Amino acid sequence: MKIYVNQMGYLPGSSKTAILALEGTKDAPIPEAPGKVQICAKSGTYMLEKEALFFGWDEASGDFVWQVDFSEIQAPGSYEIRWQGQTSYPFSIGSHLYNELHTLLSKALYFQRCGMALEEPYAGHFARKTCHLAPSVLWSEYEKCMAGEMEEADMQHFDIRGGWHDAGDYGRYPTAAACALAHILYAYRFFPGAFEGTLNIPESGRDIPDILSECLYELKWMLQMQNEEGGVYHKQCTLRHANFVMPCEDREQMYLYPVSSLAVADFTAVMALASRIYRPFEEDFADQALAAALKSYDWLQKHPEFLGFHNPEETNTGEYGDSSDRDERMWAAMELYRCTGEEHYLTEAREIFDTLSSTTEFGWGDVSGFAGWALLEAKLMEDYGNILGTTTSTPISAAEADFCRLYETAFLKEAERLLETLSGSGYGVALSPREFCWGSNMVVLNRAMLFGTAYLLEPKKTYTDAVVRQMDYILGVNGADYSYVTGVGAHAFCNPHNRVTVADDIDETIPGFVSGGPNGRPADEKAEWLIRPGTAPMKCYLDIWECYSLNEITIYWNSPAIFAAAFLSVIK
Ligand code: 9MR
Ligand code: ZN
Repeated sequence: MKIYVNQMGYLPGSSKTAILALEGTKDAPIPEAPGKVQICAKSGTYMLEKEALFFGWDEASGDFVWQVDFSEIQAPGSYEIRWQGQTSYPFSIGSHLYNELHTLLSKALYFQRCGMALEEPYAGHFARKTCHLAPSVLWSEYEKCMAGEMEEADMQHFDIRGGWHDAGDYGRYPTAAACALAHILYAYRFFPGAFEGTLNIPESGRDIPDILSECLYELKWMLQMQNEEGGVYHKQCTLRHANFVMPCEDREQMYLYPVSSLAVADFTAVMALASRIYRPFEEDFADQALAAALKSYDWLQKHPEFLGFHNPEETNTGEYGDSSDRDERMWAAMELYRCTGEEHYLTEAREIFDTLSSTTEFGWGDVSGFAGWALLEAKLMEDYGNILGTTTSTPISAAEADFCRLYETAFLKEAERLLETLSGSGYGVALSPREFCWGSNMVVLNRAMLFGTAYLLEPKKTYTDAVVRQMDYILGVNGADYSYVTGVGAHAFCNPHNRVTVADDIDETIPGFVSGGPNGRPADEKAEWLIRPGTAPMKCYLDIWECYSLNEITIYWNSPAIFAAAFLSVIK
């Protein structure tokens, strides 16, 4: 029998669940009930006995599962759960746990910074030299040179620097960046009170929240990815992923890969969003971002056809391909409507909405839900009096009111559907057994954001409980027995597929990174070799750095966790 707890801990007032589990097969006889467990303060002064309630057999983990609800314990402190001589990992109860968590998750983004040295006062012993300052060339010109249609000496050079490394690789991709930025900028939008603390970054102490300074580092890189026509390059990457060397040692030629309508639309949307968020703090930047968004929107108007992206054969850096740009275009139009109040943007977004089969997704491939956040922004904001720089404080049109109603219904319907998925899981995770994909933790966390959104629309306790359960899963209530955040919990993963961590010669892992998590269809050599066929999807996980399809880190796996943790630090 195994005991699983949220290794970070629980909020005093929130629901608290621990799991007892025993591996078995569906048809095996039901094992003997474990009976009672003791929830003990580590000081030994408090003890509560609770019955473990039988859930049944859980398909995703292949476990017989018993659930222990100990929500009645509210006193802050350190605890552990005991059962027949066995002890769980220790955990805390405290009201600041999620504040500390989202600070750590946000600080991790600083460690992804490219094009600047990370200095000791901010990076501690993870300080490192600058990287990727060399100019990039256009992939299209490189191809012409290869074909003998152009002289190498005539190639243009672009000094595009900065931004965050996307993941365990050193590539930079506007679509992935836009997704991460949307999660964080909306987290700030809806829960500004959560972001008052310091991140200890070079910009700390200025008259702007640190989280916005961190995001500005990424946005300023993104601005450079726009060309003169308003097109946006799909990625800035080397031909092949770097070896496992520190970023300063990766000196391969960087290329600007062709423009895609995906990158242009995502860029338009996120720049429009940024113009609203930064207006009170950085007016010049806000103007610049809005002008850039309008220019790229113009490009989209002139190029109504889908322009996707496929890696050229020689290239193995990230692809971030997609088969449709409808959701991206809807998001772009919606953000510009929110900035300008011009009705034609609303009409365009609504027309696309009516043709989409999914409208509530928050991922890099399907960005539809961000349009919903933009549309319902005022309603979703924590403090309705705090509508900074939007044009919606005036009465809204009938067309907008109608669209708002539709979108609210879509979000709430999806939340109800996911609540059913959650109750079908012994571990309380809103993921069906087939949904454990590459980056499954992102799906879990995106669903936590969906539950959070539903709560802001309709404050039902089941929605906050659902956010809590998703974070419990990420932080240790899972059949793989890991906390999926580095440095958080007694058994946190610590060997991410991250070039910096592997190459830095430091035993400690940079804290605050979220793992991609279990993948029922392992897609890297080491995982294919080590994971036995037939392993239950929730257990298809290894804390091994070579396993990039299980254990990489990315900016957009941290960002939804920042949103969910910010939510829980405000709505406890
Ligand atoms: O997160 C992406 C995942 O959903 C895809 O299945 C996978 C394969 O295409 O790619 C992932 O993205 C990777 C990106 O291409 C490059 N940087 C690292 C990303 C995380 O593994
Ligand atoms: Zn770099």
